[in-house]
Amino acid sequence: MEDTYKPEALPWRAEKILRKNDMGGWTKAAPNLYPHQWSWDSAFIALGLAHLDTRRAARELQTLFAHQWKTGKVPHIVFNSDAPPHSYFPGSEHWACAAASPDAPPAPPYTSCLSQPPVHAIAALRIWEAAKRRSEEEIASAWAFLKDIYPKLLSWHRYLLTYRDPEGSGLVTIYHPWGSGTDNSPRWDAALAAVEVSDLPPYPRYDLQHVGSPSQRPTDADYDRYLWLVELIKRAWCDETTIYESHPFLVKDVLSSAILVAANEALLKIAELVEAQEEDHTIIAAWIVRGRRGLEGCWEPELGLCLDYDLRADRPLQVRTVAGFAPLIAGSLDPRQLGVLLKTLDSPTFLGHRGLRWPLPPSTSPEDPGFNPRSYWRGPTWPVVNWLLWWSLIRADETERAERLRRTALEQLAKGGFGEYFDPFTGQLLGSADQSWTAAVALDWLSSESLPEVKAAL
Ligand code: 9WN
Repeated sequence: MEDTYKPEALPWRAEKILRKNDMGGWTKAAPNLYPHQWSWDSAFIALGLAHLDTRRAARELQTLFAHQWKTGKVPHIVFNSDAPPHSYFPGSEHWACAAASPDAPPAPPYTSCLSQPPVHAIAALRIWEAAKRRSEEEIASAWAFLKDIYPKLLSWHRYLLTYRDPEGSGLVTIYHPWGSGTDNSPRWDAALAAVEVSDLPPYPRYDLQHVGSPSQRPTDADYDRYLWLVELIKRAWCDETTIYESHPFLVKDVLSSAILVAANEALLKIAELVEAQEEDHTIIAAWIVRGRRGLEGCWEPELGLCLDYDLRADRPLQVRTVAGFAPLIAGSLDPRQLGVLLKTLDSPTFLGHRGLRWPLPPSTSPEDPGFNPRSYWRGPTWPVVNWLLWWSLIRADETERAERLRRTALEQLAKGGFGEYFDPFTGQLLGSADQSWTAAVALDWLSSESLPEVKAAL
């Protein structure tokens, strides 16, 4: 019976996972593989928690933002000082030197000095919307939360549009694949190939003990480059300007950039709710325009997708991945470009591929040379990505498609479990089981049974 679609069991199972991974004021990304607080995981977790307890959801984000850097950066990991030894590498010891940066927050707990895609303002607004469907008390406390988090979100977005975009392009630069959240995606292969690794001390691969097969995780060659880039960032004392000048991996990431546009739209709504000064509205509105313009420049008409840009090699990165749907996520597309993107989505390059177990978008197109159905971001489907596309389709008024995607995504979870990612051909759960953000997006989907309500909440 385990193989039967039992939607009625999903809310209970999802809630159980979030409770199990709950560490008090924050949530482990996964029970064993990820024993710390991750930045964009926390945002997705918060929007799922909002359906259980809006105050706890708000606290998830507040705990994360308590470790914001002076530059406005929200660190990609806040390390759990009580994580079991030998559970995650690189852990707090490896990043401890980041705390010596004059911009770092007080430590412990230690943080990494990378960042991840800025989903947080979107989550904050959804907490507010969930509170509005509850009691006067929850509304009052959600409003106080918005008031508290608003300047922190503003400073986070400002960091991304200054330190990470000195060119004023509207596009976010990453200096490590971990900063994209889509770590070993073939999006980064060409840029990583140019990174020469030298004198790297031996290091452990604790991650491999938590997954069914090493083939589900990045290779040792990938890890050598990841750790070498961390080493160079540490040698630069996490100083953004120095990194920008000398780092061998510097890429404009279209997915992060699109999420930032959507997050700025959420921030603009929050600015109205908390009655922020008029100047803020003008600044945020200009960021939105700048972001959309930047993405327009990355459009590749022949592929019907958007492409990342390698700043060091000065060329676009020609890979077909879900990140290519960035303009859909950024929103407000003209009907012609929307039509092209939907055509790409439906084509054999993505949902129309005949081998798929479910019509859900593989992280990398099966037609791309970098595709691998079982390796992490090189092909598997990721529930959080499904959520981003679903949410974007609703914003684009593509409600029927959105509803199809939502139902299929839930069916995948009902049959496959709350996995980190799934083999797109067999539907097998890969990576970690009981992944927190998967449970969270499921709760959000489940509470969205009626689309008009979802639309009203956007
Ligand atoms: C490195 C926690 C994180 C996600 C990322 C995902 C993976 C870490 C890792 O897990 O990255 O940050 O060790 O592989 O790629 O998106 O935030 O779930």
